[in-house]
Amino acid sequence: MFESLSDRLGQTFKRLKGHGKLSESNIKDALREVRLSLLEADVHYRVVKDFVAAVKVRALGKEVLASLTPGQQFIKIVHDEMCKLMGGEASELDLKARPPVAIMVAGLQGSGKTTSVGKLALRLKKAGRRPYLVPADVYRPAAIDQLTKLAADLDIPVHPSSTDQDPVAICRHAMEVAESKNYDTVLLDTAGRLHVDEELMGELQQIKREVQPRAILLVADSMTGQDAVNVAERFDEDLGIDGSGRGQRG
Ligand SMILES: Nc1nc2c(ncn2[C@@H]2O[C@H](COP(=O)(O)OP(=O)(O)O)[C@@H](O)[C@H]2O)c(=O)[nH]1
Ligand SMILES: [Mg+2]
Repeated sequence: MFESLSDRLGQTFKRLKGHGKLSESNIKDALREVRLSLLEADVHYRVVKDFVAAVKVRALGKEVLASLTPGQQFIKIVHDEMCKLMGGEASELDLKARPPVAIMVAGLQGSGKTTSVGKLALRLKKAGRRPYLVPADVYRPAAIDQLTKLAADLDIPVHPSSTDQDPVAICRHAMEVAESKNYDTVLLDTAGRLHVDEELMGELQQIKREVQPRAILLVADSMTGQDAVNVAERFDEDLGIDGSGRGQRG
């Protein structure tokens, strides 16, 4: 979405070159591009309306930097407002608890859970923690292999799960192993479904009860648009998710 937006703004600003200042008339086309790009990315129309209004107010304000061209100024404003919309500040994971600390990663099938577990594990390792990766998706073919391979690439220990095991038992056992081997952070890579369903939620709730994770992170595919909001609401109702920051709904 951002890529297509900057491409389109790039085109618009070719036309904006030469104007010394941003004005109501010369940002009209650019605002239109922003509006269309966001709507095409399936952002809610009310969010789009507020966003475009905020960009417009700032663009017409006095905050025009001498060092930038009008086009660059406009892109900077869109970027700043976008950051604000996305939540502004990042909240760190709070891992201050008796180890092993469990982090549960949940989300729909194909949303990027396993990939995110790998990224998070690497980050934690670089920060001096001792992560332990737990494949708990016994349904999707090769899901366990996928995390196992990722773990090998990252040189991070992985729990030896197999598809004939129960996901709740896998997680419980993994916590015991982590405790005995001094792994301080356990990343649970849970199963997803194509859609939210009760069976999945039941399983995730059971894992939550059993393991008492310090955080439950939801992974959503940014290309799913407004549906991601519905998915997040369902997961939050049924499971209670953390790490959502303080971003506005979009
Ligand atoms: N472009 C892009 N692709 C991603 C990202 N994260 C995951 N993927 C891809 O999306 C697909 C599903 O990811 P996976 O981690 O297996 O999802 P899971 O089913 O939720 O565990 C894979 O082909 C990943 O390579 C990302 O941040 N950007
Ligand atoms: Mg997976």
